[in-house]
Amino acid sequence: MRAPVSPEPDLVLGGAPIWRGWLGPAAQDEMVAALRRVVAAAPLFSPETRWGKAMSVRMTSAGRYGWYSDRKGYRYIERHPSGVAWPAIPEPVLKVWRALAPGARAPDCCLVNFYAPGAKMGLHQDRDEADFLQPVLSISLGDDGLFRIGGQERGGTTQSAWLGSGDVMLLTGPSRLAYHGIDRVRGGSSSLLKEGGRINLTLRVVD
Ligand code: MD6
Ligand code: FE
Repeated sequence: MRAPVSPEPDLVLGGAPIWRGWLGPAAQDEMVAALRRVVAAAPLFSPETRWGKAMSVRMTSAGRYGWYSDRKGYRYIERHPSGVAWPAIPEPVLKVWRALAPGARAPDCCLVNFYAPGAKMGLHQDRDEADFLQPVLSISLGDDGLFRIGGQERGGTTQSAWLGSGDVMLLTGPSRLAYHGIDRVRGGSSSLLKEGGRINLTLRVVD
């Protein structure tokens, strides 16, 4: 049996360990195929911010909960806006969680973010979950995204790194509540997605 510790990361950025190319080409293809089934059941949509502006990133979710935002604010909901339950989190995605977050509870949300060229995500904290001792795991697929991470308060110094296809990162310990975002996506840097763009999955324990 594997001991409940994660393997050594390639890089630690702002306290967040990063494993470069954790998923090889075949595993990436397998994951994209599983995500196409998720998106077929629960189509991507553009959430609105609290200020009524559509986000440039399109989203959907898998698992018991899905992340949602509109003028009432950010929250987790148990159904896709169409009324269907969120599809199950695909097994290849759960396998990454078990390998890199072996001491954590099982995730109950996999947020799927799709960045078309030009999409970005402003600096934010992930703090809509009940237990900040549970990590958030991020999987990047497709085009490179310039990830930026700071501290637990807005306005401090930040560090950046490009996240490529197959890279996996964990927000854990002090980095769990760090501000982070995606400044830009390098269009055409990967041929994984035939339509181009970048997918980021974040696995969370919501309850
Ligand atoms: C992204 N990621 O990489 C945006 N959140 O597209 C996130 O917002 C994120 O990478 C929590 C933990 C890890 C992340
Ligand atoms: Fe986030």
